[in-house]
Amino acid sequence: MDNNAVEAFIGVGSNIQPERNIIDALQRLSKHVDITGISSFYKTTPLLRENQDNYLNGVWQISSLMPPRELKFGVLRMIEEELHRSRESDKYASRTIDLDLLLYGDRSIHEEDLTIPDPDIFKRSFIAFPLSELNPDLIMPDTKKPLIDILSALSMENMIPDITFTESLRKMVNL
Ligand code: PH2
Ligand code: MG
Ligand code: MG
Repeated sequence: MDNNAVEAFIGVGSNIQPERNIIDALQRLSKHVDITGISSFYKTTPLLRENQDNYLNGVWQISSLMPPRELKFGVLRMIEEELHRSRESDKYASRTIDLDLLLYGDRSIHEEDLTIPDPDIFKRSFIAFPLSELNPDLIMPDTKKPLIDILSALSMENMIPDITFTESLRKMVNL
């Protein structure tokens, strides 16, 4: 690994053919960056929507020399498009794949189209718990708040670990 490489975390979600699409996304992402960690993946119920299929959610840890905007718009967005992710006005619409840049080293970035750390870390259990599995001692870059303090305000109900699927992802990238 390069000394200048930055460690970043990607939130992963899908509720349209989720196994197939998450495997496909991991294969594509591994051609651009080093995958250094894969959290447990969980079956989760859709937020605020009753008539949608369940999601699979988890977090990937990566190491890369790529600047954050290039990572988000050049790689993650490109993979979403390749997997036919449609962007609709409904922010809660079903999706083939969602790849969110959650954290990028210890950077705090506040730009119109890029907010790091991703504010969803504080609100969504299916992001915060998998993230803490990969990095239990994490301190938020901007507020210096420990991730474990965030967890105490969230619950793991509605999250069922999918161990078989998690293992199959790890095997793909030799973890
Ligand atoms: N993403 C959404 C909306 N609702 N629900 C679950 N369970 N998992 C998600 O990743 C998710 C969601 C839009 O960002
Ligand atoms: Mg998302
Ligand atoms: Mg997204």
